[in-house]
Amino acid sequence: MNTRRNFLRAGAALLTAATVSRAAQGAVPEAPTQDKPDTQAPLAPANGRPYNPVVTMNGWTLPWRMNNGWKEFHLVAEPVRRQLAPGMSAHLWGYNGQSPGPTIECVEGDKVRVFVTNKLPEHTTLHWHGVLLPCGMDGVGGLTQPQIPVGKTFVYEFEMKKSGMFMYHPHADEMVQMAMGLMGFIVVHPKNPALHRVDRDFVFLINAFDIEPGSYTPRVNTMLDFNLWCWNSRVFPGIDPFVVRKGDRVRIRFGNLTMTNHPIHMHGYDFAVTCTDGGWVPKSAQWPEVSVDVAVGQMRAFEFVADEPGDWGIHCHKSHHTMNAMGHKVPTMIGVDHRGIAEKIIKLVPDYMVMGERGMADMGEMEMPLPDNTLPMMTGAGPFGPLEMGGMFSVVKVRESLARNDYKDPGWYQHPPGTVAREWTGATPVATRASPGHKVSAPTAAPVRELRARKPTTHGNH
Ligand SMILES: [Cu+2]
Repeated sequence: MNTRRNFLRAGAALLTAATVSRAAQGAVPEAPTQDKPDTQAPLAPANGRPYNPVVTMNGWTLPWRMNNGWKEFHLVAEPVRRQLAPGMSAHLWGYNGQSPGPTIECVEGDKVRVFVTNKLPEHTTLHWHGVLLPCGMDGVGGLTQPQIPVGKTFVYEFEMKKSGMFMYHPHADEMVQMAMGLMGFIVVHPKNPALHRVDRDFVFLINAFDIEPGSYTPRVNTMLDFNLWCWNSRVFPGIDPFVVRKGDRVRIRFGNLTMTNHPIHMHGYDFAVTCTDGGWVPKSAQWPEVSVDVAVGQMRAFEFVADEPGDWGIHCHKSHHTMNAMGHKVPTMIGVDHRGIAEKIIKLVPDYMVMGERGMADMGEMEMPLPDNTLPMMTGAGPFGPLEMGGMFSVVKVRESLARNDYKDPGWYQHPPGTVAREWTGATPVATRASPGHKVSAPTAAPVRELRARKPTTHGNH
């Protein structure tokens, strides 16, 4: 039954819908870009529901605009140049100028509209990992939508039904597009800002590349043998410190988009896993850890109260993930006595050096010529000497005198007097064995000729 009044109302509704969709179609929001690899200040929400914004490690948050109750974002998939650490850049694919793309932050209950423009040389899509949404918005090329052709813009619309953390990445030519760096972090804050509240909230994605030393573009067919283990497409010493004010409640969230698991270990604290990409972990189900393993395609967040000042290491516990590109074909030479042999070889090959006779620590401090655009395998300098790290390593810097929103690197920790491990200069008691009849042998004399480790010039499978 159509009364005139109903007709008018329907007409008005139609007009509104037409206006909105014309506005949405005609005026795609601006797509801000970022040209710096540094950690940007958290983006306080200018409108919408309030929340405490996250800090994206060596990244940034994507600004949005409000349009008739919709939060509108614009992502542009495109080739980017990303500095992995000072001294090495890579030709990657990313969003809005960087890989990973900017973090998308919104609030539980937000209606979100994301415009995705494809400036890649091939088609793509965007999948919203973990987000509960209508099937047709899931972004699986061929299954739930046609792929976004080169040069075209698609729009995704859905409501963020629950708070937590999620990821976005293509579901089109996935192996290539993820190996090239296309991915981003999504944080959905609780509607009630008092829930799950922390003072500092850090996020990053774990990703990996296979870039031949001296080159710029990842090998996209690599299945497992990656050589650059990254947090947000950065490797040590390029990963910024996690700057924390003493007494703050801190959350560190990460998602794993590599092809292997990463036991993320933090020094100085124990902590509880409070959130996964499936949702918040109830308090009764949390248990204490000092390392949390994040499997392929998973996300984890842990929380602690920063009550102990210092420079605390945070890293993947797979020790080859805290190294940069290296040659696997280098034989292990620890304990091999080269005296005599090395001298003979040096007569034939004047610059010959023995690799790792006493371990590989020498690698951290030596300066060998490297090809352009390559990082040393083990590098970085700390207040006490070479750090001998690479890859997935950074430092949580807990300090007393920071302002609430201060994330500037405070420099190295000043240890209170008498609290640093030191050489023992007193008497050294002689160790004795429990079993009688055995004498403790004196340490063997140091080799006459000291041999230095050598950075390999061939890189084998890496
Ligand atoms: Cu790892």
